[in-house]
This record gives sequence, C-alpha cells and structure tokens, in this order.
Amino acid sequence: MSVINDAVEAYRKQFGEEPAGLWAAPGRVNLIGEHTDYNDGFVLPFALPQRTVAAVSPAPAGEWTVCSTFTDEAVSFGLTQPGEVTGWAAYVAGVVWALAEDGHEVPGARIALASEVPLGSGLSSSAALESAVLTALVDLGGLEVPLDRRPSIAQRAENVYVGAPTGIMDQSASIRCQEGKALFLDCRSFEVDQIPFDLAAEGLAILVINSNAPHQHVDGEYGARRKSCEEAAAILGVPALRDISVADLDNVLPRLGDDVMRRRVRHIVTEDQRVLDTVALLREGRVREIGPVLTAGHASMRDDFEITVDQVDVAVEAAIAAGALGARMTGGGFGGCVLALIEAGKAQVTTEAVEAAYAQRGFKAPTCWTVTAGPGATAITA
Ligand code: GAF
Repeated sequence: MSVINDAVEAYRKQFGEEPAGLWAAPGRVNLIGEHTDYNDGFVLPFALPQRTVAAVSPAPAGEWTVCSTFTDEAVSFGLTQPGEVTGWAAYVAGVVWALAEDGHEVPGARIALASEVPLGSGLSSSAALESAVLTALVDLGGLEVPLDRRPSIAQRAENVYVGAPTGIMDQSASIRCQEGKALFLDCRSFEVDQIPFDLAAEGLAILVINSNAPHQHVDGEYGARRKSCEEAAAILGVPALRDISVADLDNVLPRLGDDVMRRRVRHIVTEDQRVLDTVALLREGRVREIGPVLTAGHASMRDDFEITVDQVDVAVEAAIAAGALGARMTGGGFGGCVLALIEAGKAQVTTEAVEAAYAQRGFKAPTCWTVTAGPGATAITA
C-alpha cells in the first residue's frame, strides 16, 4: 500500500486537502517481441505488480498542477504545445495536450504522483506515469475514450510532446494488460488476445534482474534502430518489416546492400516469429518450452540488433548457467533489465549466481525480484 500512501501524502503536502480520487498504472515486462512494435509487428508484454499512482482532484478549467515524490518542485501549466513544459512534467503536460488534440475537453486537475516502478530501467516507468494520468483525466472528466484508443494518445504524448520516438507497446501494456495474463498485441491492428500466464501453476517463476546499468531512450540509438528498419522496409517495398516472413529472408536479405541493415531486418523478422511461437506454446500449455525461444531472442538482440550491453549479457549467461530455462533482456535495451524463466524455488540461487558474476567483473550489483502478471491501469477504490 505504500506507493498509494506516498501519493496521498504528496497530495496533502502540496495542496493541503484530500485528493478526490486515486488511479494507478503499472510498468511492464516484455516477455518477447523487442523493437517489433514500431515495425507493425507483435509483442507479448505483461504488467508488473509495480505501479505509478496518481492522487488527483479537479481544478478550474485549463489549469493543471502536478507534483511528485521524485522531485521537489511542483509544476503548473495551462494548455501548452510540445516543448513548452520540459523535464518530468512534460509527460503529464503531454498527456493533457494529446487528449485535447484528440478532441476532448480535458478537465483541469491537481495531481500528485508516486511510483514504485524503477525509473530508467527499461520497465516502462514513463508509460506508467502517462497511463495513470491519462486514466485519471478520462475518468475525472467523464471523457469518452475507448480503451483501445488510449495507448495511441499516451504514445503521442511521448512521441510528439516529450520527443521520444517509441512504439505503442509500453502504453498498451500499461493500459490494456490484465492480471494473470500476457498481452498478445498486434501493433498494426491493435487487436489483443489475453494469454493466460500463470507460471506458479507450472512450478515456474519470472525473475527480473535489473542490471543497474544506465538505460536511455531519448539518445540516438533507439531512433537509429527505428530509422534503419524504416529504410529497410522502404527498400524492400513493404509498408513495414512485419510484412516480411522468416521464409522470405533468404530472398530478401541479399537485396539490402548493407550488412548492418541485413542484421537489423533479421532480428525484427525472427523476433516476430518468436512472439508467435511463444504464444502458440503458451496456448498449448507447453510453458517450459518457451525458455529456449526467450534465449534465442536475447542472442538476436545481442548479435543482430546490437542493443545489449555487457551487464545484461552477463546476467543472461549467469542465469542460464544457474539453471534458468531461458533468459533475455527486456525493453528497449542499452542497459535495463533481464528476465529469467526459472523453477519457482530457484530465485535465490539464480540471484546469487548473477550477483557473483557481477562482482567478479566489477559491475555495480544487480537488483533481482520475482514478478507475476498484474492488472492494467485502473481507478483505485477504497
Ligand atoms: C521501448 C519502447 F518504448 C517500446 O515502444 C518498444 O519499442 C521497446 O522499447 C522495445 O521493444 O520500451
């Protein structure tokens, strides 16, 4: 309950009153399907139990004030355009702007935020913040915004207002995930299928290993990967790399003059297939068999898409050496977290193995914890 208390406390401290309501939205772990979202492909995230909570009350029309436990300053703004509010509050101003752009009369609000999603760790803390604020504003204003439309609005806040060229996965996960399910999302049609994902019933668990290596999106690497994929699709004459299948690869790759681009394409095309394979295995109840698919996804990110760093590669290797059925980096890359599919009783021994491997290489210690699939964004009722 502490993140809820933290948000309420921050609200009281800033505004000297009780909040009218509380809303929460989770971070996510992506089980498989990395960098496929902006290629119109497939992803399979599930919601973390860790959430961002917004304590909110109505304010006069056209006035928003936001404070948080992660900064001392409160920020006030009216209806702004991209670039006018910067820093962490841009995520909030961006949601207000994107809702207004979508044609809604956004209610003025006082907002206090607290989060238990680790910031900058590839677990989608920014989407959790956007989704909590968006859900609160939609409910507070009685706005008619269907659930399947909300992720695009939050994504627009991030792409246009904040300026990070991300895909649709993280906001979709935060808003559309359901407890005990993994979200199979088609990033072209936005159709979803909720795939039962109860690992405890199989005697398994997911261990999240935060490499504690710094993770950044608004730098050039993410955008460079996206550009390379879009250029490749243009050369190949398809709307997006989603339109290439694994069976096409032998014919298609020689048409790309550049070896780096060939490897980028191979990652995306094989990764889409790995999502489909993982979904098929989960549907058939063959949960243990997804392990090698996850590990193959890591090798593809490391060798073809080149988005891993030593800390995440070492975590994957150490987890597998300690008996994990599979392991891979999750999220945008260049640091962040690894997920390992492990036998339920092996969290401690896997954690110790990764810690030892990190100590041996002189890396900052990792942080490890087990997760289950939590619910998506929602109002919190007393
Ligand atoms: C980040 C982005 F925000 C997502 O849209 C997605 O591309 C992911 O990296 C990689 O799969 O989390």
